[in-house]
Formats: sequence, C-alpha cells, structure tokens
Amino acid sequence: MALLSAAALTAGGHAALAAGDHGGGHGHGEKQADRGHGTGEHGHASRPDIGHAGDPSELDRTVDVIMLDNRFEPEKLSIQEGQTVRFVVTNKGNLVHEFNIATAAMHSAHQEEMMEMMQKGVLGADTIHHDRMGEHGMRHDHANSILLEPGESGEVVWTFDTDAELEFACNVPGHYESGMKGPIRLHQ
Ligand SMILES: [Cu+2]
Repeated sequence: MALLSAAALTAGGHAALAAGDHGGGHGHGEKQADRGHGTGEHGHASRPDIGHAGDPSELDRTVDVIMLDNRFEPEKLSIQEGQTVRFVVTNKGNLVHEFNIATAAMHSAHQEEMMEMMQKGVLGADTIHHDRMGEHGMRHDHANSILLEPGESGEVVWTFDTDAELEFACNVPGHYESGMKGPIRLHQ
C-alpha cells in the first residue's frame, strides 16, 4: 500500500503514464542530460527516466539483497531491460541502511536530504524515527527505495523500462562514500 502513494511521489509526472504503459520503450534520451551534474541543481523537473514502481503481480524475478556495515551483497546487479524485479532487502548490519535505485546524480541529491534528516533527529545511526518524519514534513517512502533499521527487511518492486545508468546505493550520511553502492547493469 505504501508503494502506491510512493509511486506518485517518486515518479512525479511519469506516474500516471507509467501505470498503463508496460514495456513501451520510448526513450527519453534527452532527460539523461542531467547525469553527471553532481551537486548542481537537482530539481525534480530534470529527473531522468529511471523506470517505475513495479506491479507485484507481474514479477519476472526476485533478488535477495543483504545490507551490512557498510556494503551490499551482491556487490553488483545485472538486470534485463524491461523486467519487473522484486528486491527482498534485509538489513543484517548494526546501522540504519537504505537500498535505493537511482542515478548517481539522484543519489547525490538524496544524500543531502538524508543528512538533513539526521541533523533534525529524524534519523539516528541505528534508529528511524518515523513519528518525527511527519513532524518535519519529511517522508521516506519513495517507491525506488527502502530504509531499514538493523534486523528489518522489506521489499522494493521496480520495473526497469529504462536505459538510464543506474546504481543501487545507501544514502545514509557517510555510507555511499564508504562504498555502499553498486552498479546496475541493464542488458537487452
Ligand atoms: Cu548504509
């Protein structure tokens, strides 16, 4: 249920379009232009097309992902373009970790948000204060990511109808820099 509301938030203008448009390979090539800008402008308008929230009843594949302090298992992912994949993510570390599917530029922007969450006490090293997220008008229920406390597990279902250059990563402050990221290789 969180996935539905999250789809609208994350996919922005693409949500309505994506819902009825499985496998339609229309390449928004020009949108990838903002890749590599790093910490420059990160307006949602220039967000590249990274796929959309998948329909759990149309799964092609399930992939188990383990999160540790501070790395992922597996270290890289290879996914067939267009497939809908369920990631079953388990946090076996002692810290809060995130599994997030996005471009490097999007991860960079999200790291700033996560830093703000930590500074405002919404996010602790090993605790997520869901109640405080509401107070600060902050949410972390984007369809392309999940944030988990130690011992928790959850799912992300994502349809890779995109040819964007994607990474999976944890954007908890310091974790990306310490290597908690991996490439998502999309193949035909
Ligand atoms: Cu992490």
